[in-house]
Amino acid sequence: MAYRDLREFIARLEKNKRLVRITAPVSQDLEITEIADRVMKGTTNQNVALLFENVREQTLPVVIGLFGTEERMAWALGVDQLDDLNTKLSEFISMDMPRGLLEKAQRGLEMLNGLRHTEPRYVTRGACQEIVMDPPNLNALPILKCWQHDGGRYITLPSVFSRDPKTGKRNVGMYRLQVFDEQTLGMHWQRHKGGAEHQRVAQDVGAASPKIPVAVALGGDPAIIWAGSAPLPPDIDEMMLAGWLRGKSVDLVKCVSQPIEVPADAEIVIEGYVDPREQKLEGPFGDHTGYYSNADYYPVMHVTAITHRRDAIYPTTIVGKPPMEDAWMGKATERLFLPLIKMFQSEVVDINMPPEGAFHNLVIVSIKKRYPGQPRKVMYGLWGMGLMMLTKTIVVVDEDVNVHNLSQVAFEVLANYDPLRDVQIVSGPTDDLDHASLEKNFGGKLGIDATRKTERDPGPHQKWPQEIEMSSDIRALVDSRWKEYGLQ
Ligand SMILES: Cc1cc2nc3c(=O)[nH]c(=O)nc-3n(C[C@H](O)[C@H](O)[C@H](O)COP(=O)(O)O)c2cc1C
Ligand SMILES: [Mn+2]
Repeated sequence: MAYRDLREFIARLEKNKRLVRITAPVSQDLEITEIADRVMKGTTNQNVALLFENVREQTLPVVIGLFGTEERMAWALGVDQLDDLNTKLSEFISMDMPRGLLEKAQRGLEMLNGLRHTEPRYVTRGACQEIVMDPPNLNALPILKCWQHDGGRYITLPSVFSRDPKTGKRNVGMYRLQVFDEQTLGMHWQRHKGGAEHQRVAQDVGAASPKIPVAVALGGDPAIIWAGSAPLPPDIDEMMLAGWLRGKSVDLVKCVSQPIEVPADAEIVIEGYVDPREQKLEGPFGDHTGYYSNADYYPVMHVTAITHRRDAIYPTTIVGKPPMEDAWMGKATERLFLPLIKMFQSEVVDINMPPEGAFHNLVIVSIKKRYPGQPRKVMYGLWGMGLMMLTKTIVVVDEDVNVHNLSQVAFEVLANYDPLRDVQIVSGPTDDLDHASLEKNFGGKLGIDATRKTERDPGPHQKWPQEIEMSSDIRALVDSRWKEYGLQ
């Protein structure tokens, strides 16, 4: 399902009572954070998206919490529940090929149909350019100051568009931007990310001016917004993913001041360039780790134009101590990418990256164990897959363990592991935001093999006992007699 733009999604949320309009005047500095945080943490009766219509000293309204529940995240990507993404992608890559010829032909047609829509379509006019702000002024946007010790105001839900200076391939990433002044932003693309790679290429090419054009789109079909957060392999266009998810090409329009394209139906577009030779202290920022990320040097984006719709809505989010709405954005990624992980690690049954682990701190994976050393093989495999390289802890459990049930996982791990035999400590790249790692971007990683040990497992272990389980005939008997016992 394709939403034409953000407001079509907002209308759906509102119609289904998943969005509340707030007319009371509020401040963009901290007040919206406190309201949204309470709603996202579930401490209020309603977990809904919030549309603040009256932001003090601002003209544009603010929407927050678009992806704040599993349901809203699923609706945003055109499915009813996030697990449908898993099914959708496995069907698409046809891991279980159909048997019959007719079935195959039909699948082939469906796939082609699905692919046809993935290429973006270039259009000449876009609603996002109805107004060209003159002169461009970031302070005219209701950008939030999220937490009190933040270094400033931050754009938190952007789609940052850039192109590889050598190949011209597009990348879209969700990277926060700090407002330095009316026309400059801090560009927080971390070193492992697509935008940072474009910057490095620009420096390597050695052109007289290595500046790279960048555009920041805010809004558009929520599938477009989310796609920027998806950890796609380099050189795979996030706009293709968005097109595939929505079953319709993304319309892109040329920027007014930079040679780069943006979603035509976005709400707001900030155009500019990054000069790879320039860096500025960015941060601190109350981050999704639950801590302030330390101030550090990041590139600077110089704004050359701001365009927007006549009645633009400014979309944003807050991150902080989990759970926040980005937990659901991460869940969508986890569900969608599971079939890809399974393609390369066929023993993988399921994966959970719980919000408590802030994406990269904990991955729980269940596997079908068939040979000695397989849990270790899965750990190394995951540590070698794209951004999974940043994972600090990997816990491997048997196929029948429900990885989404943290209580069951804790039980299995604690019951089944011996620290001398089952713990693997390695080192490798760590997330920019990992304040605990030995040094920035490098540190230790822990793998725990919590599978039950059989005679095929290497290393010493005792005779593995049976887990307690009642026989099915007695369970059925008690089920059928339950009412007789007089228990609820
Ligand atoms: C709300 C939110 C904020 C994010 N902020 C940043 C950020 O400031 N810097 C960054 O490098 N990644 C950030 N990420 C993660 C990236 O969007 C993610 O790693 C994505 O895969 C990057 O795209 P790329 O692989 O094309 O570089 C954020 C994700 C979310 C959901
Ligand atoms: Mn990318």
